[in-house]
Amino acid sequence: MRVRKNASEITDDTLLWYSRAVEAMKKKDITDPTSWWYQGAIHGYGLDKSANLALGESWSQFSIWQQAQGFPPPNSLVHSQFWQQCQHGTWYFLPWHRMYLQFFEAIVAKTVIELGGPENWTLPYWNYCDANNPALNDDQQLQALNLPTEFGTKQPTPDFTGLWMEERAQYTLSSKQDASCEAALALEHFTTVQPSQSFGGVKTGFSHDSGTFGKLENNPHNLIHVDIGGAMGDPNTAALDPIFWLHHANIDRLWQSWIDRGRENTSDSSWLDQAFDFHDAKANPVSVKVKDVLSTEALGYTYSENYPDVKSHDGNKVSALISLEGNEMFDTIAATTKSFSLSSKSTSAKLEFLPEKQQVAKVSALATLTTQRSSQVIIALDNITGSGVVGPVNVFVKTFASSERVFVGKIGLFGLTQASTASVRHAGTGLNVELDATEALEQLRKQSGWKIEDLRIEIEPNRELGEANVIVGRVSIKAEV
Ligand SMILES: [Cu+2]
Repeated sequence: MRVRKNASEITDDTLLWYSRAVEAMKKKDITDPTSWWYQGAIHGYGLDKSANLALGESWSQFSIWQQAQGFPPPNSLVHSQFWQQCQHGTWYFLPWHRMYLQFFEAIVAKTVIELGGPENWTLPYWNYCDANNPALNDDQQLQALNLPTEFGTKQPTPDFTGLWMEERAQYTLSSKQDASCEAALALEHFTTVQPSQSFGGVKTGFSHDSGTFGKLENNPHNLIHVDIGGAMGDPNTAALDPIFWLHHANIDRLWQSWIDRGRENTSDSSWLDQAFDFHDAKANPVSVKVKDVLSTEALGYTYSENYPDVKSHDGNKVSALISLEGNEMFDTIAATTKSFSLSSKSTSAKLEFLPEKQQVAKVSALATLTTQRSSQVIIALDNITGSGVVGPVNVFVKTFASSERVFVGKIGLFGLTQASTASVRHAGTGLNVELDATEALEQLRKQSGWKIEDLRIEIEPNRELGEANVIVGRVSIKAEV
């Protein structure tokens, strides 16, 4: 049994051999399924030439792919069933990435042996969740925000040049909030009608990207992608950064940790029987079904450590979430009526409220402190379109009269450009993200003179937008019926 270990606790040569294997795989032609380039293109491929020059970044999708051996690849490959297959915004997000990692790990392991390294090379994971681990002290928590040192900072770490990537916006996550793992793990259901209550994502057909993110996919998955930024910030280049694979190993570990808490995957046969195409380590095509990858042990690996089952993680959000059954109905009580652009500063969304008589939701419960469990409130941002790599975006609530804002959560617009362009794989209608706003509104309603109609939502990117642009189609507030 292979044991996938925490990259920052590894004492053997795993990362050294990973670095050497990356360099060897980069020398292979893009048409070779075991090359670094082909493996990256399975996730996504694109040749957009725009770069975030305003942020001092000089790279683009095009400049990154241009480095590939054998570039440009034949069109037949670009449009084959093997390339551009990544499953985001869907309940296939977790199983597809598990398969992807499994074959990648086998290819790297074979490469390591060919280079004269040890047998059984195993993919490590990047445990950024430790940034919120209450068992660690402040220094240790902050340390978890850094890329493992072998991946370099502004320059490569000697002996680990294969793990370095020039095309990164940051080497340290900008905030612990981008790596909060407990809120997703506390959810009870794999899939529900409400994306923010779904651990594994929403039910879709075979989809490259439906645009609607489940809880785990938004935070931490998307936020880690866009916070590191650069190649990692875009699905068309993300898997070319060696840290991508350690990030997804951690996501896969979180799935296993969730199962080990006694949770269950969906038993829907359309999920279980969905098949995906890959290549094995010998470059032979293989087709794998979701039901074939539900046990990591059957696949031959485990994790050195589960994500701890600590109820106090991420503060008290957990208690509110844990009481949810997963079948609550939500009613829209307020929404914006016009789309609006984000700026690098704060943008305030003007909401229009339904007359109270027409609201089915328990809005009245929101306005008092007498109810036992406050009704759940969701803030939904829909049809977010635009282009470029955008860093994490903060969402706050405040009242019209007060300048004091309350933090609701963050959204990661991973795949923004693709989701905004109509194509075979995308409707072009943009990304959709939901945040649980129950705790934030509870805090807000303690302010004197609180009236729900005075509510404002503020949206603020935590990095300059540069040449990226973001249009939010609609912001709405949904309360439990
Ligand atoms: Cu990813």
